[in-house]
Amino acid sequence: MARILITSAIPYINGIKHLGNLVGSQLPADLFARFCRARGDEVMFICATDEHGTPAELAAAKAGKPVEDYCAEMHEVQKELAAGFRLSFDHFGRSSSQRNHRLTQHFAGVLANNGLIREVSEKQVYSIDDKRFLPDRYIEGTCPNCGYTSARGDQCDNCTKQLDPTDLINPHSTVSGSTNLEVRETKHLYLMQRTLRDKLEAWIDSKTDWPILTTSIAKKWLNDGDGLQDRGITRDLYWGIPVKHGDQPWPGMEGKVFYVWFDAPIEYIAGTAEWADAHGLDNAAWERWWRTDKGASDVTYYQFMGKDNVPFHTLSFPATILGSGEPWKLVDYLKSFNYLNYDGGQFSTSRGRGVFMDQALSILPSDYWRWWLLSHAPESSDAEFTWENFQASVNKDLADVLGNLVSRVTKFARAKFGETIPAGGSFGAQETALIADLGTRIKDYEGYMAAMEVRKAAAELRGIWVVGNEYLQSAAPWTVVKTDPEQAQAMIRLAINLIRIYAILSQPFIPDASATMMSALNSTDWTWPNNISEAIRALPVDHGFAVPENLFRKITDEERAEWQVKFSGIRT
Ligand code: B3M
Ligand code: ZN
Repeated sequence: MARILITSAIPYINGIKHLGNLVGSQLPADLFARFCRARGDEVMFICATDEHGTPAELAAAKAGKPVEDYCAEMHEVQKELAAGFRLSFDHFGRSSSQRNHRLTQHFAGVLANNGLIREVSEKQVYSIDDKRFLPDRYIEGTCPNCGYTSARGDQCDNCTKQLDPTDLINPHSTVSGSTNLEVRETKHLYLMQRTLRDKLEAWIDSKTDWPILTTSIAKKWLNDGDGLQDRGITRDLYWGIPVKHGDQPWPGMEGKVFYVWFDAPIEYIAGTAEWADAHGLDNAAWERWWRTDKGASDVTYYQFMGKDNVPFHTLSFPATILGSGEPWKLVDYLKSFNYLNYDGGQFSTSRGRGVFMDQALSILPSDYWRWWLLSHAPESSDAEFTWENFQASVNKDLADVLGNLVSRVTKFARAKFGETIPAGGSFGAQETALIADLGTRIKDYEGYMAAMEVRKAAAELRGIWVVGNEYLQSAAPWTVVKTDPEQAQAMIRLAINLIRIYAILSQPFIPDASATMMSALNSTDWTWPNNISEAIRALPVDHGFAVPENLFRKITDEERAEWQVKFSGIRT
Protein backbone atom coordinates (compact mmCIF):
# COMPACT_ATOMS: atom_id res chain seq x y z
CA MET A 1 0.00 0.00 0.00
CA ALA A 2 1.62 3.21 -1.19
CA ARG A 3 1.26 6.49 0.67
CA ILE A 4 0.14 9.28 -1.61
CA LEU A 5 -0.03 12.97 -0.73
CA ILE A 6 -2.06 15.07 -3.15
CA THR A 7 -2.63 18.80 -3.17
CA SER A 8 -4.64 20.93 -5.54
CA ALA A 9 -3.80 24.60 -6.05
CA ILE A 10 -5.93 26.39 -3.51
CA PRO A 11 -8.67 28.56 -5.07
CA TYR A 12 -8.64 32.23 -4.30
CA ILE A 13 -11.37 33.31 -1.92
CA ASN A 14 -12.93 36.16 -3.88
CA GLY A 15 -15.73 34.58 -5.77
CA ILE A 16 -16.92 31.35 -7.25
CA LYS A 17 -14.58 29.48 -9.61
CA HIS A 18 -15.44 28.78 -13.22
CA LEU A 19 -15.17 25.41 -14.92
CA GLY A 20 -11.79 26.33 -16.37
CA ASN A 21 -10.38 26.75 -12.86
CA LEU A 22 -11.99 23.51 -11.78
CA VAL A 23 -10.52 21.37 -14.56
CA GLY A 24 -7.06 22.90 -14.10
CA SER A 25 -6.50 21.74 -10.55
CA GLN A 26 -9.18 20.50 -8.15
CA LEU A 27 -10.98 18.12 -10.47
CA PRO A 28 -8.00 16.19 -11.88
CA ALA A 29 -6.52 16.07 -8.38
CA ASP A 30 -9.76 14.50 -7.21
CA LEU A 31 -9.69 12.02 -10.08
CA PHE A 32 -6.22 10.93 -9.08
CA ALA A 33 -7.06 10.78 -5.36
CA ARG A 34 -10.09 8.60 -6.07
CA PHE A 35 -8.06 6.31 -8.30
CA CYS A 36 -5.32 5.86 -5.71
CA ARG A 37 -7.83 5.16 -2.95
CA ALA A 38 -9.73 2.75 -5.17
CA ARG A 39 -6.58 0.72 -5.62
CA GLY A 40 -5.92 0.61 -1.91
CA ASP A 41 -3.31 3.35 -1.45
CA GLU A 42 -3.31 5.44 1.67
CA VAL A 43 -4.18 8.92 0.41
CA MET A 44 -4.06 12.38 1.94
CA PHE A 45 -5.81 14.88 -0.33
CA ILE A 46 -5.68 18.52 0.73
CA CYS A 47 -7.17 21.70 -0.65
CA ALA A 48 -8.12 25.02 0.94
CA THR A 49 -9.21 28.55 0.22
CA ASP A 50 -6.47 31.09 -0.47
CA GLU A 51 -7.72 34.00 1.59
CA HIS A 52 -5.17 36.79 1.92
CA GLY A 53 -4.17 39.75 -0.17
CA THR A 54 -5.62 42.89 -1.69
CA PRO A 55 -8.31 41.25 -3.87
CA ALA A 56 -9.90 39.71 -0.77
CA GLU A 57 -9.83 43.03 1.06
CA LEU A 58 -11.38 44.83 -1.89
CA ALA A 59 -14.03 42.18 -2.49
CA ALA A 60 -14.99 42.35 1.19
CA ALA A 61 -15.19 46.15 1.05
CA LYS A 62 -17.39 45.90 -2.03
CA ALA A 63 -19.66 43.46 -0.22
CA GLY A 64 -19.72 45.85 2.75
CA LYS A 65 -18.38 43.22 5.13
CA PRO A 66 -15.38 42.89 7.41
CA VAL A 67 -12.82 40.88 5.50
CA GLU A 68 -12.79 38.15 8.19
CA ASP A 69 -16.55 37.63 7.78
CA TYR A 70 -16.38 37.79 4.03
CA CYS A 71 -13.71 35.10 3.91
CA ALA A 72 -15.53 32.88 6.38
CA GLU A 73 -18.69 33.07 4.26
CA MET A 74 -16.94 32.55 0.95
CA HIS A 75 -15.05 29.62 2.38
CA GLU A 76 -18.37 27.93 3.19
CA VAL A 77 -19.69 28.71 -0.29
CA GLN A 78 -16.64 27.17 -1.95
CA LYS A 79 -16.72 24.19 0.40
CA GLU A 80 -20.35 23.51 -0.51
CA LEU A 81 -19.61 23.73 -4.22
CA ALA A 82 -16.64 21.41 -3.84
CA ALA A 83 -18.95 18.93 -2.16
CA GLY A 84 -21.45 19.45 -4.99
CA PHE A 85 -18.78 18.42 -7.47
CA ARG A 86 -17.91 15.48 -5.21
CA LEU A 87 -14.36 16.68 -4.66
CA SER A 88 -13.15 14.19 -2.11
CA PHE A 89 -10.72 16.29 -0.08
CA ASP A 90 -9.60 14.82 3.18
CA HIS A 91 -9.62 18.40 4.32
CA PHE A 92 -10.61 21.72 2.78
CA GLY A 93 -8.70 24.19 4.88
CA ARG A 94 -8.23 27.92 5.09
CA SER A 95 -4.99 29.78 4.52
CA SER A 96 -6.10 32.16 7.27
CA SER A 97 -6.02 29.37 9.86
CA GLN A 98 -3.91 29.67 12.99
CA ARG A 99 -2.00 26.63 11.76
CA ASN A 100 -0.96 28.55 8.68
CA HIS A 101 -0.10 31.64 10.69
CA ARG A 102 2.26 29.65 12.86
CA LEU A 103 3.86 27.67 10.04
CA THR A 104 4.32 30.71 7.80
CA GLN A 105 5.95 32.65 10.64
CA HIS A 106 8.07 29.61 11.39
CA PHE A 107 9.35 29.35 7.82
CA ALA A 108 10.16 33.07 7.67
CA GLY A 109 12.06 32.74 10.94
CA VAL A 110 14.20 29.80 9.85
CA LEU A 111 14.86 31.39 6.45
CA ALA A 112 16.12 34.47 8.28
CA ASN A 113 18.24 32.33 10.60
CA ASN A 114 19.77 30.75 7.52
CA GLY A 115 20.72 34.16 6.12
CA LEU A 116 18.20 33.98 3.29
CA ILE A 117 16.13 37.05 4.13
CA ARG A 118 17.23 40.62 3.58
CA GLU A 119 15.45 43.90 4.23
CA VAL A 120 14.84 46.19 1.30
CA SER A 121 13.67 49.75 1.43
CA GLU A 122 11.40 50.68 -1.44
CA LYS A 123 9.27 53.51 -2.62
CA GLN A 124 5.58 52.72 -3.01
CA VAL A 125 2.47 54.62 -3.86
CA TYR A 126 0.36 55.44 -0.83
CA SER A 127 -3.23 56.57 -1.21
CA ILE A 128 -3.98 59.11 1.46
CA ASP A 129 -7.76 58.85 1.06
CA ASP A 130 -7.76 55.04 0.96
CA LYS A 131 -5.33 55.01 3.89
CA ARG A 132 -3.28 52.27 2.28
CA PHE A 133 -0.39 51.44 0.06
CA LEU A 134 -1.66 50.50 -3.37
CA PRO A 135 -0.36 47.50 -5.26
CA ASP A 136 0.75 48.60 -8.74
CA ARG A 137 -2.25 47.21 -10.54
CA TYR A 138 -4.65 49.28 -8.43
CA ILE A 139 -3.20 52.50 -9.78
CA GLU A 140 -4.29 53.74 -13.18
CA GLY A 141 -3.35 56.70 -15.29
CA THR A 142 -2.25 57.76 -18.74
CA CYS A 143 0.45 55.71 -20.42
CA PRO A 144 3.56 57.83 -21.09
CA ASN A 145 4.31 55.64 -24.08
CA CYS A 146 1.04 55.55 -26.05
CA GLY A 147 -1.31 57.95 -24.28
CA TYR A 148 -3.84 55.27 -23.35
CA THR A 149 -5.78 56.73 -20.42
CA SER A 150 -6.46 53.48 -18.48
CA ALA A 151 -2.95 52.13 -18.21
CA ARG A 152 -2.28 50.18 -15.03
CA GLY A 153 0.64 50.84 -12.73
CA ASP A 154 2.32 47.58 -13.70
CA GLN A 155 1.62 47.50 -17.42
CA CYS A 156 -0.21 49.29 -20.22
CA ASP A 157 -2.84 46.99 -21.66
CA ASN A 158 -2.87 49.00 -24.87
CA CYS A 159 0.81 49.00 -25.86
CA THR A 160 1.92 46.23 -23.39
CA LYS A 161 4.79 48.36 -22.06
CA GLN A 162 5.86 47.35 -18.56
CA LEU A 163 5.37 50.34 -16.31
CA ASP A 164 6.20 51.62 -12.90
CA PRO A 165 3.30 53.39 -11.14
CA THR A 166 5.42 56.53 -10.99
CA ASP A 167 5.60 56.55 -14.82
CA LEU A 168 1.86 57.19 -15.12
CA ILE A 169 0.53 60.62 -16.00
CA ASN A 170 -2.40 61.73 -13.77
CA PRO A 171 -2.40 58.59 -11.66
CA HIS A 172 -5.39 57.70 -9.54
CA SER A 173 -6.44 54.92 -7.17
CA THR A 174 -8.82 52.42 -8.75
CA VAL A 175 -10.04 51.59 -5.25
CA SER A 176 -11.56 55.02 -4.65
CA GLY A 177 -10.72 57.08 -7.71
CA SER A 178 -8.69 59.38 -5.50
CA THR A 179 -5.76 61.28 -7.02
CA ASN A 180 -4.50 62.13 -3.58
CA LEU A 181 -1.47 59.86 -3.87
CA GLU A 182 2.08 60.12 -2.71
CA VAL A 183 5.20 58.02 -2.85
CA ARG A 184 6.31 56.75 0.52
CA GLU A 185 9.29 54.83 1.67
CA THR A 186 8.54 51.39 3.09
CA LYS A 187 10.63 48.44 4.19
CA HIS A 188 10.07 44.83 3.10
CA LEU A 189 11.56 41.40 3.56
CA TYR A 190 13.02 39.71 0.51
CA LEU A 191 13.61 36.00 0.16
CA MET A 192 17.05 35.58 -1.44
CA GLN A 193 16.07 33.14 -4.13
CA ARG A 194 19.19 33.90 -6.18
CA THR A 195 21.29 32.32 -3.44
CA LEU A 196 19.22 29.16 -3.82
CA ARG A 197 19.37 29.12 -7.60
CA ASP A 198 21.83 26.24 -7.98
CA LYS A 199 20.00 24.08 -5.48
CA LEU A 200 16.72 24.76 -7.25
CA GLU A 201 18.20 24.01 -10.64
CA ALA A 202 19.69 20.72 -9.45
CA TRP A 203 16.36 19.75 -7.94
CA ILE A 204 14.39 20.62 -11.10
CA ASP A 205 16.95 18.79 -13.26
CA SER A 206 16.45 15.68 -11.13
CA LYS A 207 12.75 15.63 -12.11
CA THR A 208 13.18 13.89 -15.42
CA ASP A 209 9.67 12.45 -15.44
CA TRP A 210 7.81 15.75 -15.11
CA PRO A 211 5.48 16.84 -17.92
CA ILE A 212 7.15 19.11 -20.45
CA LEU A 213 4.68 21.88 -19.65
CA THR A 214 5.87 21.94 -16.05
CA THR A 215 9.60 21.75 -16.68
CA SER A 216 9.60 24.25 -19.53
CA ILE A 217 7.91 26.89 -17.39
CA ALA A 218 10.24 26.22 -14.46
CA LYS A 219 13.32 26.46 -16.69
CA LYS A 220 12.12 29.61 -18.36
CA TRP A 221 11.82 31.40 -15.02
CA LEU A 222 15.08 29.98 -13.79
CA ASN A 223 17.04 31.18 -16.81
CA ASP A 224 15.20 34.01 -18.53
CA GLY A 225 16.54 37.52 -18.48
CA ASP A 226 18.31 38.18 -15.22
CA GLY A 227 17.35 34.74 -13.98
CA LEU A 228 15.74 34.04 -10.68
CA GLN A 229 15.04 37.23 -8.73
CA ASP A 230 14.95 37.75 -4.99
CA ARG A 231 11.34 38.21 -4.06
CA GLY A 232 9.46 40.46 -1.65
CA ILE A 233 7.56 38.31 0.81
CA THR A 234 5.87 41.04 2.84
CA ARG A 235 3.22 43.66 2.12
CA ASP A 236 1.75 46.74 3.72
CA LEU A 237 -1.75 45.40 4.21
CA TYR A 238 -4.13 44.75 7.01
CA TRP A 239 -5.40 41.32 5.94
CA GLY A 240 -2.76 38.64 6.08
CA ILE A 241 -0.42 36.79 8.37
CA PRO A 242 1.42 39.26 10.62
CA VAL A 243 5.15 39.30 9.97
CA LYS A 244 6.88 37.54 12.82
CA HIS A 245 10.18 35.75 13.26
CA GLY A 246 8.83 32.41 14.44
CA ASP A 247 6.81 33.37 17.49
CA GLN A 248 8.90 36.51 18.12
CA PRO A 249 8.18 40.03 16.90
CA TRP A 250 10.17 41.20 13.86
CA PRO A 251 11.52 44.64 14.65
CA GLY A 252 10.72 47.15 11.94
CA MET A 253 8.01 44.96 10.42
CA GLU A 254 5.17 45.93 12.71
CA GLY A 255 1.82 46.26 10.98
CA LYS A 256 2.99 44.35 7.91
CA VAL A 257 1.82 40.96 6.67
CA PHE A 258 3.33 38.21 4.55
CA TYR A 259 2.65 38.29 0.83
CA VAL A 260 -0.23 36.00 -0.10
CA TRP A 261 1.96 33.89 -2.39
CA PHE A 262 4.38 33.27 0.46
CA ASP A 263 1.75 31.83 2.79
CA ALA A 264 -0.58 30.15 0.25
CA PRO A 265 1.54 27.07 -0.56
CA ILE A 266 2.48 26.68 3.10
CA GLU A 267 -1.24 26.10 3.59
CA TYR A 268 -0.78 22.68 1.94
CA ILE A 269 1.12 21.71 5.08
CA ALA A 270 -1.05 23.74 7.43
CA GLY A 271 -4.18 22.26 5.85
CA THR A 272 -2.93 18.81 6.73
CA ALA A 273 -2.36 20.00 10.30
CA GLU A 274 -5.93 21.40 10.25
CA TRP A 275 -7.08 17.96 9.15
CA ALA A 276 -5.37 16.40 12.17
CA ASP A 277 -6.91 19.01 14.48
CA ALA A 278 -10.36 18.43 13.03
CA HIS A 279 -10.02 14.71 13.77
CA GLY A 280 -8.61 15.17 17.26
CA LEU A 281 -5.23 13.76 16.17
CA ASP A 282 -1.80 14.79 17.34
CA ASN A 283 1.00 16.46 15.37
CA ALA A 284 2.55 13.11 14.51
CA ALA A 285 -0.56 12.35 12.43
CA TRP A 286 0.12 15.15 9.93
CA GLU A 287 3.88 15.21 10.26
CA ARG A 288 4.08 11.68 8.90
CA TRP A 289 2.89 13.19 5.60
CA TRP A 290 5.25 16.11 5.53
CA ARG A 291 8.40 15.50 7.57
CA THR A 292 10.84 13.04 6.12
CA ASP A 293 12.33 12.65 9.61
CA LYS A 294 8.91 11.70 10.93
CA GLY A 295 7.70 9.07 8.52
CA ALA A 296 7.19 10.95 5.25
CA SER A 297 10.15 9.47 3.44
CA ASP A 298 7.90 6.81 1.92
CA VAL A 299 5.28 9.37 0.82
CA THR A 300 4.96 10.31 -2.85
CA TYR A 301 3.72 13.87 -3.21
CA TYR A 302 1.70 15.05 -6.24
CA GLN A 303 0.61 18.61 -6.98
CA PHE A 304 -2.06 19.70 -9.48
CA MET A 305 -2.38 23.21 -10.89
CA GLY A 306 -2.95 25.47 -13.88
CA LYS A 307 0.14 26.55 -15.81
CA ASP A 308 0.03 30.07 -14.41
CA ASN A 309 0.77 28.68 -10.96
CA VAL A 310 3.78 26.61 -11.99
CA PRO A 311 6.52 29.21 -11.26
CA PHE A 312 5.35 29.56 -7.68
CA HIS A 313 5.45 25.80 -7.19
CA THR A 314 8.68 25.01 -8.99
CA LEU A 315 10.71 27.95 -7.68
CA SER A 316 9.19 30.05 -4.90
CA PHE A 317 7.69 27.37 -2.67
CA PRO A 318 10.64 24.98 -3.14
CA ALA A 319 12.90 27.94 -2.25
CA THR A 320 11.02 28.22 1.03
CA ILE A 321 11.31 24.50 1.69
CA LEU A 322 14.94 24.06 0.59
CA GLY A 323 15.98 27.28 2.26
CA SER A 324 14.53 26.18 5.57
CA GLY A 325 17.11 23.41 5.73
CA GLU A 326 14.49 21.34 7.52
CA PRO A 327 13.36 17.91 6.34
CA TRP A 328 10.03 18.92 4.76
CA LYS A 329 8.65 16.96 1.86
CA LEU A 330 9.20 18.48 -1.59
CA VAL A 331 6.83 17.74 -4.44
CA ASP A 332 7.66 14.56 -6.36
CA TYR A 333 5.42 15.07 -9.36
CA LEU A 334 3.83 18.28 -10.58
CA LYS A 335 0.94 17.93 -13.00
CA SER A 336 0.05 21.19 -14.70
CA PHE A 337 -2.69 22.12 -17.13
CA ASN A 338 -3.21 24.51 -19.99
CA TYR A 339 -6.31 26.68 -20.17
CA LEU A 340 -9.86 25.76 -20.97
CA ASN A 341 -11.53 28.34 -23.19
CA TYR A 342 -15.22 29.05 -23.38
CA ASP A 343 -17.20 29.18 -26.57
CA GLY A 344 -14.82 31.15 -28.76
CA GLY A 345 -13.15 33.20 -26.01
CA GLN A 346 -11.70 32.91 -22.56
CA PHE A 347 -13.33 32.02 -19.30
CA SER A 348 -12.93 35.10 -17.14
CA THR A 349 -13.66 35.61 -13.47
CA SER A 350 -13.15 39.35 -13.56
CA ARG A 351 -15.42 39.71 -16.57
CA GLY A 352 -17.87 37.03 -15.45
CA ARG A 353 -17.58 35.11 -18.71
CA GLY A 354 -18.32 31.39 -18.96
CA VAL A 355 -19.99 28.87 -16.69
CA PHE A 356 -19.27 29.03 -12.98
CA MET A 357 -19.41 26.13 -10.56
CA ASP A 358 -22.73 27.11 -8.98
CA GLN A 359 -24.36 27.72 -12.36
CA ALA A 360 -23.17 24.38 -13.68
CA LEU A 361 -24.71 22.47 -10.79
CA SER A 362 -27.94 24.40 -11.13
CA ILE A 363 -28.56 22.89 -14.56
CA LEU A 364 -27.06 19.39 -14.41
CA PRO A 365 -25.64 16.98 -11.81
CA SER A 366 -21.90 16.93 -11.26
CA ASP A 367 -21.18 13.68 -13.11
CA TYR A 368 -22.11 15.26 -16.45
CA TRP A 369 -19.61 18.07 -15.89
CA ARG A 370 -16.96 15.85 -14.42
CA TRP A 371 -17.09 13.57 -17.43
CA TRP A 372 -16.93 16.30 -20.01
CA LEU A 373 -14.27 18.33 -18.25
CA LEU A 374 -11.98 15.43 -17.51
CA SER A 375 -12.37 13.78 -20.90
CA HIS A 376 -11.48 17.14 -22.49
CA ALA A 377 -8.84 18.23 -19.96
CA PRO A 378 -6.48 20.86 -21.41
CA GLU A 379 -3.36 18.75 -21.16
CA SER A 380 -1.21 19.01 -24.26
CA SER A 381 -2.78 22.29 -25.36
CA ASP A 382 -5.57 24.66 -24.46
CA ALA A 383 -9.04 23.15 -24.88
CA GLU A 384 -12.42 24.68 -25.56
CA PHE A 385 -15.81 24.18 -24.04
CA THR A 386 -18.68 24.42 -26.48
CA TRP A 387 -22.29 23.53 -25.77
CA GLU A 388 -22.45 21.37 -28.90
CA ASN A 389 -19.48 19.33 -27.79
CA PHE A 390 -20.80 19.06 -24.25
CA GLN A 391 -24.19 17.85 -25.49
CA ALA A 392 -22.60 15.36 -27.88
CA SER A 393 -20.29 13.86 -25.25
CA VAL A 394 -22.94 13.53 -22.60
CA ASN A 395 -25.51 12.06 -24.95
CA LYS A 396 -23.16 9.65 -26.59
CA ASP A 397 -20.69 8.54 -23.93
CA LEU A 398 -22.83 8.72 -20.85
CA ALA A 399 -26.38 8.15 -22.06
CA ASP A 400 -25.98 5.97 -25.19
CA VAL A 401 -22.98 3.92 -24.20
CA LEU A 402 -22.84 3.50 -20.44
CA GLY A 403 -26.37 4.38 -19.32
CA ASN A 404 -27.98 2.36 -22.06
CA LEU A 405 -25.94 -0.74 -21.31
CA VAL A 406 -26.85 -0.67 -17.65
CA SER A 407 -30.56 -0.21 -18.20
CA ARG A 408 -30.81 -2.65 -21.08
CA VAL A 409 -29.05 -5.44 -19.21
CA THR A 410 -30.86 -5.04 -15.90
CA LYS A 411 -34.28 -4.63 -17.50
CA PHE A 412 -33.87 -7.60 -19.75
CA ALA A 413 -32.56 -9.75 -16.90
CA ARG A 414 -35.44 -8.79 -14.65
CA ALA A 415 -38.01 -9.46 -17.38
CA LYS A 416 -36.65 -12.87 -18.33
CA PHE A 417 -35.05 -14.31 -15.22
CA GLY A 418 -36.22 -12.20 -12.27
CA GLU A 419 -34.20 -10.01 -9.99
CA THR A 420 -31.42 -12.45 -9.17
CA ILE A 421 -28.39 -13.50 -11.17
CA PRO A 422 -29.34 -16.55 -13.25
CA ALA A 423 -27.41 -19.82 -13.00
CA GLY A 424 -27.62 -21.33 -16.47
CA GLY A 425 -24.99 -22.01 -19.13
CA SER A 426 -21.31 -21.23 -19.13
CA PHE A 427 -18.99 -18.75 -20.80
CA GLY A 428 -18.15 -19.52 -24.43
CA ALA A 429 -15.69 -18.14 -26.95
CA GLN A 430 -17.21 -14.66 -27.14
CA GLU A 431 -17.21 -14.27 -23.37
CA THR A 432 -13.65 -15.53 -23.07
CA ALA A 433 -12.52 -13.08 -25.75
CA LEU A 434 -14.28 -10.20 -24.04
CA ILE A 435 -12.73 -11.06 -20.69
CA ALA A 436 -9.25 -11.16 -22.21
CA ASP A 437 -9.84 -7.86 -24.00
CA LEU A 438 -11.06 -6.26 -20.79
CA GLY A 439 -8.01 -7.48 -18.93
CA THR A 440 -5.72 -5.71 -21.38
CA ARG A 441 -7.78 -2.56 -21.48
CA ILE A 442 -8.01 -2.28 -17.72
CA LYS A 443 -4.21 -2.49 -17.50
CA ASP A 444 -3.95 0.32 -20.08
CA TYR A 445 -6.49 2.36 -18.18
CA GLU A 446 -4.58 1.90 -14.93
CA GLY A 447 -1.38 2.93 -16.67
CA TYR A 448 -2.91 6.19 -17.92
CA MET A 449 -4.48 6.93 -14.57
CA ALA A 450 -1.26 6.27 -12.69
CA ALA A 451 0.55 8.57 -15.12
CA MET A 452 -2.20 11.21 -14.72
CA GLU A 453 -2.83 11.13 -18.46
CA VAL A 454 -6.35 12.30 -17.90
CA ARG A 455 -7.65 12.43 -21.46
CA LYS A 456 -6.13 9.10 -22.42
CA ALA A 457 -7.57 7.55 -19.29
CA ALA A 458 -11.02 8.87 -20.18
CA ALA A 459 -10.71 7.58 -23.72
CA GLU A 460 -9.68 4.15 -22.45
CA LEU A 461 -12.57 4.07 -20.01
CA ARG A 462 -14.96 4.95 -22.80
CA GLY A 463 -13.38 2.16 -24.83
CA ILE A 464 -14.02 -0.26 -21.99
CA TRP A 465 -17.69 0.76 -21.97
CA VAL A 466 -17.86 0.39 -25.74
CA VAL A 467 -16.52 -3.16 -25.86
CA GLY A 468 -19.23 -4.18 -23.40
CA ASN A 469 -21.86 -2.74 -25.69
CA GLU A 470 -20.31 -4.40 -28.70
CA TYR A 471 -20.28 -7.71 -26.92
CA LEU A 472 -23.98 -7.41 -26.09
CA GLN A 473 -24.73 -6.33 -29.60
CA SER A 474 -23.11 -9.38 -31.07
CA ALA A 475 -23.96 -11.90 -28.33
CA ALA A 476 -27.57 -10.66 -28.42
CA PRO A 477 -28.98 -12.45 -25.35
CA TRP A 478 -32.43 -11.06 -26.29
CA THR A 479 -32.34 -13.26 -29.38
CA VAL A 480 -30.45 -16.19 -27.91
CA VAL A 481 -32.97 -16.49 -25.07
CA LYS A 482 -35.55 -17.72 -27.54
CA THR A 483 -33.51 -20.71 -28.64
CA ASP A 484 -30.96 -21.26 -25.87
CA PRO A 485 -32.12 -19.69 -22.57
CA GLU A 486 -29.27 -21.32 -20.63
CA GLN A 487 -26.71 -19.55 -22.79
CA ALA A 488 -28.60 -16.27 -22.46
CA GLN A 489 -28.37 -16.67 -18.69
CA ALA A 490 -24.60 -17.00 -18.84
CA MET A 491 -24.44 -13.84 -20.95
CA ILE A 492 -26.55 -11.95 -18.45
CA ARG A 493 -24.49 -13.24 -15.56
CA LEU A 494 -21.45 -11.82 -17.28
CA ALA A 495 -23.17 -8.56 -18.19
CA ILE A 496 -24.35 -7.87 -14.65
CA ASN A 497 -20.87 -8.47 -13.36
CA LEU A 498 -19.61 -6.20 -16.08
CA ILE A 499 -21.78 -3.42 -14.65
CA ARG A 500 -20.08 -3.82 -11.31
CA ILE A 501 -16.66 -3.63 -12.91
CA TYR A 502 -17.74 -0.51 -14.81
CA ALA A 503 -18.94 1.07 -11.58
CA ILE A 504 -15.58 0.50 -9.92
CA LEU A 505 -13.52 1.64 -12.89
CA SER A 506 -15.69 4.69 -13.54
CA GLN A 507 -15.92 5.85 -9.95
CA PRO A 508 -13.02 8.33 -10.16
CA PHE A 509 -14.76 10.06 -13.09
CA ILE A 510 -18.45 9.75 -12.28
CA PRO A 511 -18.79 8.83 -8.60
CA ASP A 512 -22.55 9.34 -8.31
CA ALA A 513 -23.40 7.10 -11.24
CA SER A 514 -21.03 4.48 -9.88
CA ALA A 515 -22.71 4.60 -6.49
CA THR A 516 -26.11 4.19 -8.16
CA MET A 517 -24.86 1.21 -10.14
CA MET A 518 -23.39 -0.46 -7.07
CA SER A 519 -26.48 0.03 -4.98
CA ALA A 520 -28.67 -1.37 -7.77
CA LEU A 521 -26.36 -4.36 -7.82
CA ASN A 522 -26.70 -4.61 -4.08
CA SER A 523 -22.94 -4.68 -3.76
CA THR A 524 -20.47 -2.93 -1.49
CA ASP A 525 -17.49 -4.83 -2.85
CA TRP A 526 -15.43 -2.10 -4.52
CA THR A 527 -12.36 -4.32 -4.92
CA TRP A 528 -10.38 -3.07 -7.90
CA PRO A 529 -10.55 -5.64 -10.76
CA ASN A 530 -6.88 -6.60 -10.68
CA ASN A 531 -7.87 -10.09 -11.62
CA ILE A 532 -10.44 -9.83 -14.36
CA SER A 533 -11.51 -13.46 -14.41
CA GLU A 534 -12.29 -13.28 -10.70
CA ALA A 535 -13.94 -9.87 -11.00
CA ILE A 536 -16.26 -11.02 -13.78
CA ARG A 537 -17.56 -13.73 -11.43
CA ALA A 538 -17.64 -11.64 -8.25
CA LEU A 539 -21.44 -11.40 -8.08
CA PRO A 540 -22.52 -15.02 -7.73
CA VAL A 541 -25.55 -16.92 -8.96
CA ASP A 542 -28.72 -15.97 -7.07
CA HIS A 543 -27.30 -12.60 -6.02
CA GLY A 544 -30.15 -10.07 -5.98
CA PHE A 545 -30.12 -6.86 -8.02
CA ALA A 546 -32.51 -4.10 -9.04
CA VAL A 547 -33.00 -2.00 -12.12
CA PRO A 548 -31.48 1.39 -11.31
CA GLU A 549 -33.06 4.66 -12.23
CA ASN A 550 -31.93 6.01 -15.55
CA LEU A 551 -28.26 6.88 -15.00
CA PHE A 552 -28.01 9.73 -17.48
CA ARG A 553 -30.53 11.69 -19.40
CA LYS A 554 -29.88 13.23 -22.76
CA ILE A 555 -29.46 16.94 -23.29
CA THR A 556 -32.06 18.12 -25.78
CA ASP A 557 -31.36 20.56 -28.58
CA GLU A 558 -33.73 23.03 -26.94
CA GLU A 559 -31.83 22.90 -23.66
CA ARG A 560 -28.54 23.30 -25.42
CA ALA A 561 -29.81 26.36 -27.26
CA GLU A 562 -31.30 27.79 -24.09
CA TRP A 563 -28.11 27.36 -22.08
CA GLN A 564 -26.03 28.74 -24.87
CA VAL A 565 -28.02 31.96 -24.68
CA LYS A 566 -28.27 31.96 -20.91
CA PHE A 567 -24.50 31.70 -20.50
CA SER A 568 -23.44 33.85 -23.41
CA GLY A 569 -23.46 37.08 -21.49
CA ILE A 570 -21.66 38.42 -18.53
CA ARG A 571 -22.39 37.21 -15.06
CA THR A 572 -23.06 40.07 -12.68
N1 B3M B 1 -4.87 30.95 -5.38
C1 B3M B 1 -4.22 30.98 -7.74
C2 B3M B 1 -5.61 30.87 -8.20
O1 B3M B 1 -6.59 30.95 -7.45
C3 B3M B 1 -3.84 30.69 -6.34
C4 B3M B 1 -3.26 29.33 -6.19
C5 B3M B 1 -2.49 29.19 -4.94
S1 B3M B 1 -1.76 27.63 -4.83
C6 B3M B 1 -0.83 27.68 -3.44
O2 B3M B 1 -5.73 30.71 -9.40
ZN1 ZN C 1 0.65 52.36 -23.51
